[in-house]
Order: sequence, then structure tokens, then C-alpha cells
Amino acid sequence: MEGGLSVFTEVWSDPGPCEVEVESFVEEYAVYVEWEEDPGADEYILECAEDGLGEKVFKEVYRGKGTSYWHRWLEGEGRYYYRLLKVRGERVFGPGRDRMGVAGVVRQDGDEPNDRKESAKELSFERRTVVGNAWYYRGSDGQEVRDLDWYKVKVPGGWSAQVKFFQEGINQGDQTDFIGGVEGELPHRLVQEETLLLENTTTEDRYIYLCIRPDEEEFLGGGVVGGKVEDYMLQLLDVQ
Ligand SMILES: [Ca+2]
Ligand SMILES: [Ca+2]
Repeated sequence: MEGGLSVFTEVWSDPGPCEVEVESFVEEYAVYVEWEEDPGADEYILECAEDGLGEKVFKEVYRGKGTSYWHRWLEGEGRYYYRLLKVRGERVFGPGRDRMGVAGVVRQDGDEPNDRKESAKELSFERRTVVGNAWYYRGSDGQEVRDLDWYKVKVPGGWSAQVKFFQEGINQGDQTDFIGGVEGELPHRLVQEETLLLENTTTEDRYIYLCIRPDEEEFLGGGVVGGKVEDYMLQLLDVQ
């Protein structure tokens, strides 16, 4: 009898939390949203509210059994909040916490995903130059959406690699809008055409890592909300 009851409660348990993952700039003018499949739900409802129009007004953009949604054909550059509800029978559960996404005229660079050191992309003599981009946005409710990029260079023991950083439209020697640094050192505001030194102080070949990320205040441009996407370039100069 007890066993039967536990099967009953398991099958008919309420849906779990209504969490969404939101990804910006995967495609031009689009935001990608996904959520985990929940055996406790018959159907999902995804709602969206545009940022910057005062109080958030959520409207249904998807209803169905799927676990992801491409919100396409978004106009211009915009910030959007997404939240999920779950339907089981006649009952609606949620909404969960909303998450911000951003859409615009550009898409993320070809080295994504590289937001963690473990997913760093390699610079080498076969691939000396990399054009990347990164973004930082802050919504009216304080939510932040950001990109950071990890790269690595294989350096022989006792040698160093030199990697030069560029941001278009900045005079040589002026501060760029980016913060960067080599693993193990304090990240700092990058200067136009700055050369980063990736030293391998060990006696064995190893990868030395570097990270590039937006300077939040520069990307906000003095505002409290907003943000931008900006291109940059890295060039492997030398390994010696
Ligand atoms: Ca990037
Ligand atoms: Ca990244």
C-alpha cells in the first residue's frame, strides 16, 4: 500500500522551479531561451517583457511542450526579460524569476563559448590573429548580461609569447574599453596596442591563458542602464 502511494505522489508531483537560461547575440536580432524538461508539467508558457518601458509588462511568446524558444525578428537593439510558467492539468505554476537577454544587429564571435578558462580558444602560428567581440548590458532592474573571452597560447618552458591587443578607433597609447590580463596576474585596463607577455616560467611546455572582458563603466558610457557590444583584435606576435 505504501509503495503504491509513493508511486502515486511521484507521478503526480507538482512541477519543479520555473528556471530559464537566456542567451544573447547567438543570432542577429534574436534571443535564445531554454529550460529543463519537467515530467511534472504538461506544457510550458514563456513570457517576455521589453526593458525600458517603465514597469515590466509580460506577454506570452510561446506555449507548448518544447523546452527551448528562439525569439526572432526583434527590432533594433533591445533588452528583454523572459520568465517561465508551467501548466499541469488546469493549474498554472510560476512564473519563475525573469532573466534578461539582449538582441541586436551583431552576433557573438566565432570563438564562443569561451567564458571559462576550460573553454579557452587557442592562438598559434596557424591562427595568429583573432577578431572577437564582447558585450556588457545592465537592465532597469539591475540585471547584467556580460561576455568574457578566454584564450590560450602554447609556450615552451622558459619562453614567452607576446600578444598584442587592438580596439578599433582608439589612438595608440590611449585606454581601450576593455580589461584584460594574463592568468595569475591582476587584470587591468588595456591600452591601445598593448603587448601582453605570456611567460612560461616552468621548464615544460604549457598553455598560458589570457582573458579579455568589458570595462563595465565604459560599456555603459556613463549611463545607469544600457550597454554595448564592441569588437577587438588579438595578434600573436612572437614566441621566444
Ligand atoms: Ca566573445
Ligand atoms: Ca565569451
